[in-house]
Amino acid sequence: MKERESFVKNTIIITAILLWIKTYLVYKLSFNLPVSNWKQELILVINPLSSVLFTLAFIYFFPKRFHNRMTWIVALLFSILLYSNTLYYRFFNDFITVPVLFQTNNVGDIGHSLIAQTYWYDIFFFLDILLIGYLVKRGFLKAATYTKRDLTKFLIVATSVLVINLGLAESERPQLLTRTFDRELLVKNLGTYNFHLYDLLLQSKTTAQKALADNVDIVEVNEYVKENDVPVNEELFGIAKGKNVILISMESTQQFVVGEKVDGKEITPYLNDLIEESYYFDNFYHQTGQGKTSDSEFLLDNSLYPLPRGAVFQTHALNEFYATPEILKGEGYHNVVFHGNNKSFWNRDIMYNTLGYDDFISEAYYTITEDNQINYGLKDRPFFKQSMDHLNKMPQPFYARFITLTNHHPYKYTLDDQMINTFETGDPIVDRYPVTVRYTDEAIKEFIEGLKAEGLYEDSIIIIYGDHYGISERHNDAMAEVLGKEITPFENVQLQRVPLVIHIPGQGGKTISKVGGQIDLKPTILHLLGIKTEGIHFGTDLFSKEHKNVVVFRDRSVVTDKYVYTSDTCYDRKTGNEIPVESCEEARKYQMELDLSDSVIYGDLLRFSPYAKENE
Ligand code: GP9
Ligand code: MN
Repeated sequence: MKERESFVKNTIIITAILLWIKTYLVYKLSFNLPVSNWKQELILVINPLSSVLFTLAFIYFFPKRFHNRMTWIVALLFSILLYSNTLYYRFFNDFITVPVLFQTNNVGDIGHSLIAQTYWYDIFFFLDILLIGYLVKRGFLKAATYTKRDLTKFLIVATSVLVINLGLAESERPQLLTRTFDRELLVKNLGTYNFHLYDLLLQSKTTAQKALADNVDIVEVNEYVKENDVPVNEELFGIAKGKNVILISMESTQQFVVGEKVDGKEITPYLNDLIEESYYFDNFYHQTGQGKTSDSEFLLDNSLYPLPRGAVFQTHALNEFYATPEILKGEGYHNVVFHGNNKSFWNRDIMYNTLGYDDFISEAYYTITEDNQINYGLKDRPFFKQSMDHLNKMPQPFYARFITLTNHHPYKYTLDDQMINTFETGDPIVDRYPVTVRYTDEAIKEFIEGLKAEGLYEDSIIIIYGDHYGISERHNDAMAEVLGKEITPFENVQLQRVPLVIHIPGQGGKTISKVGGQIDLKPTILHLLGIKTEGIHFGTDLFSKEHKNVVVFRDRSVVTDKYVYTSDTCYDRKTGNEIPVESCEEARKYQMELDLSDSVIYGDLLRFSPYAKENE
């Protein structure tokens, strides 16, 4: 009886139990971690326990008078970690990694989006902390008489739980730890705390990788690229030689809005018209990861994949690259980016320098007032309007990218900017989405009319693309209502399509349904300008008659003209029906591109490439 009493009054044990239960509840309520059998459920139940116990065991090594306070601090830190992950997950549908934590430049802006994700009931995340504090203060909980024997017991329980956890995980998911790209699987099987520990280990590994890389490592990548290259399209090669290149990145714009209507009104009336006189790609996918917009920029300029963790703009901005602006500089082009947000968001100011941009027209160059900004920064209409003054002063030919911003989660707008009705699903994010897309469409219309008025239009090719998805899987129910069909994993892959319009004056009026992705834009653009793509690039020219027709996503899903491979399942791309997984075997071979590309970035291998060096 006496022993039992001390057990329930022991701060450490009560804290461990509360933290354990809380973590499991957060798994269930905050994250989307589907389980398909009792073993997976059991893994989920036990996986927080070992990390909680190991951490609390450390307290033994401190003087007894600190035990209560330290236990409380440990509980608080675990709770902050859980809550930060919840906020991040609500916004990004993903878990925090070390590189993401160092993206401090972005925190101010992301703050808006994160605040939109807080709810009054979040107080429950810290309820146990308050409770423990109260019980200790009132003397209901006492510091344990923590003997060496207790410590041994603690460690034995913690180790056994960990071993059982890993054993179950291994039987459910062989080679779990080599699948580092799949954070959901890692969290499901290792638990959120062990996941962070593992992520720390990965971080040290990638840091070491660069130090150990040498010039032999690039050979394999070069060979792969050579073998997979395709001939240019002779009719279009050089068709835009010497012309200005204008790229417009449409924030969070998915392809499903193109041609779609709300209450009889088109969501993208201008784009729909422009498509009639352009090349339009309707099977074009984004390939971004945690670096969102910056990943799309990276893909575009380098034809390399972004990283499985963190944003390459942030983590490898000082690497050697061989980007489009760098190449175009050699052809007399002036390279510039326009964006109405602060210059250090996504570490752009540093990375643009590395990539060979001459100018970055960012927040400081624009007149931003209370009225002309919303959400992350300057609204798209004043953004384009003010950009024109700067563009007019640029030496020609230029390679200029315009990054729009208004259509960003949580899709805020003021009523005077509303040109179309909302969707009516009851999910505010999905409902507002068409309104801000419509606004950006109007901004682009005014900009292109401006280009005509300024006499720049005829001398330019215009490429408009969506940077990444805007509506995450959290909103699948509402999306099902909008699209009138269930969002299966297959449909979810199809939702990763973003618009791509390539406008060459006097050309086009064609919809091209080849499968392509952002990685293909570098060779596509260079070839239109009459420059053959050299060096390492994983994409192929979208206009080539032998274009590869394959897209590899950062989560290792693969789409080809025939198949869609995602979540360990193979689908027929035409029908969306599930087919034997072996059918996707050929398609899955392309996943190796991710690993080759990662080795280039982690090892900074382009420092050994003659092409990259040449342009320094
Ligand atoms: C920020 C803008 C939005 O400058 O590019 O970034 P995102 O959150 O879409 O990556
Ligand atoms: Mn974006």
